[in-house]
Amino acid sequence: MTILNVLRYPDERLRTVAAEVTDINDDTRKIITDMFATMYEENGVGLAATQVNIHQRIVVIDVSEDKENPLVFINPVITAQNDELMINEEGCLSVPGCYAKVDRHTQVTVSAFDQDGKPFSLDADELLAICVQHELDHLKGVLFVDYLSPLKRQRIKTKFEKEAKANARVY
Ligand code: GNR
Ligand code: NI
Repeated sequence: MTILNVLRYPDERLRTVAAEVTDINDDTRKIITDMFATMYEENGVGLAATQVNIHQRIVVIDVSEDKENPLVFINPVITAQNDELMINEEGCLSVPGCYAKVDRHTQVTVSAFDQDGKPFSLDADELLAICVQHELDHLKGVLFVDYLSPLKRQRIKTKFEKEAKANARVY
């Protein structure tokens, strides 16, 4: 098991559009194991492969209290969504310490493959629905800060650029 490095905003690699997984094999399962280890280590409820610089359509999610419901989504697609929106405070492991309100569909149906290549479909609501939408955005190179006003986004970007520069001086 390896804890992977999580890319931080405004790293341009977070803008990469992930490729379809064409073969679900041991390499895929190793990536998934490492993604779960990384997500739990960082106390996240979800992680997209894009965030660990692996540009394949792979997402892991666990919104349970006790890390008891790990969900794997390979080549996920939202096949249905409610028109109703909910506003929720979101965070992101790639934008640490930053939280902002984002509109999301209240209910989504997602189709995907699991780690054994088995197709499944899942109806999600509440935090799971939010997380599915947030993670699928990552696979398209989209971050939650993209939904904020340009002014707010610029403020966050400047803060993270300064931090990245300060860190670069240390090493
Ligand atoms: O850990 C996470 N929490 C969270 C809270 C509200 C909305 C979305 C999320 S996802 C985030 C982990 C992450 O960055 N996944 O990409
Ligand atoms: Ni995120």
